[in-house]
Amino acid sequence: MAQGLARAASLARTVRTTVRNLALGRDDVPPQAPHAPPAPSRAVEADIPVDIGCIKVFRAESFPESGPSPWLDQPDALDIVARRVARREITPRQAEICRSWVEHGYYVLRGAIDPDTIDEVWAAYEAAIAGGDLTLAPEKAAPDDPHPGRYLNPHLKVEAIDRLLKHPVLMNFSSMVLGRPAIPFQTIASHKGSQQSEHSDSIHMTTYPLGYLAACWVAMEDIHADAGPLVYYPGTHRLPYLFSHDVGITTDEFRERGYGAYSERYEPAIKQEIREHGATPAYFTARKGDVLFWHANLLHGGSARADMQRSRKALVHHYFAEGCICYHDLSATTSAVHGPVESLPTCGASSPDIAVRERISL
Ligand SMILES: O=C(O)CCC(=O)C(=O)O
Ligand SMILES: [Fe+2]
Repeated sequence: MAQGLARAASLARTVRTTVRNLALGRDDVPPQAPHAPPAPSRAVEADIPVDIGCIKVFRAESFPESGPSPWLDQPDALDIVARRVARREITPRQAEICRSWVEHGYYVLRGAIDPDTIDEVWAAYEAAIAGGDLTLAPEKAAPDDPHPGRYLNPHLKVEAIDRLLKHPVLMNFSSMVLGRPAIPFQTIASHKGSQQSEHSDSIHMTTYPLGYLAACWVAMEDIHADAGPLVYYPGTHRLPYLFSHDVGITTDEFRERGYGAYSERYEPAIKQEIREHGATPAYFTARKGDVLFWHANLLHGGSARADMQRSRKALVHHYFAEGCICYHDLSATTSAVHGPVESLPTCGASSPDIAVRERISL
């Protein structure tokens, strides 16, 4: 009994500290003590703790609506920014970036990565392709398209790309806007414009609680307006999140039809949202080394390539925040950040302090 109370008091302290640190957006939260619960019970930081081992179907509708939201998504975010700058916890420049993030859901950091680093990373990528370590599909967008297709997660094969993914400027920026340490997760390399339809990354990389994903797009060369630059819609991060369930894509349908169902129902729904809200597109016509960061729910895609001959070399990086449950809503699978499925705790085993809510076990 006494032990139970002590454990409850200790949990309450942890939750209070975590919530305070989250609200402050601190990135100097001390690492977990060795006797802390194992990694799988990470969602203990959510306002409504969820036992990861009890979730049967990793889809947005399986989770309760719960905060805390990332600090810059909170209703009083601008006040928090003002307080933090007054206390000198963030610089006036960081405060300006944060205010812009609150309002627009993106930020362009010009010249974030020096051109020599960019050239070195791209050369390493090309060398890996030439050496046969990576094979790119042609993915021709037209008969006269000379450029190869995209490559998912090249950082797993090319060390220089892995170093760029972990570049302090990118990691610190992402940690600052997320309000907790960023965990590098996914990379995509491209020689050309993707012409990918508009979407929110949150359907591809979802977190519980919501919003703990940040992405950045690194221009690996100067990007011309005719090359099909990244298109994004400032302010759309504040629209409601849209998941598979909301557009009627069941797990079974995704298993059977894959992205066919996604293009038939999710993509038109996003286009309609953009129209209905009169969202205005912006295009990332960048200089080599410029970086565009965006919010978990900012709508974006690849614009049309006016000139097929023009390349559009880029590396896109996605970061999750530490302490969240991360999953792929379309296929209802946990993210690789949690390790293999077999390593997830069984229901009730991840932490005896976490109540299992009826409505989350489908
Ligand atoms: O590079 C593009 O055109 C789109 C990339 C994208 O949407 C992403 O990586 O999240
Ligand atoms: Fe995306």
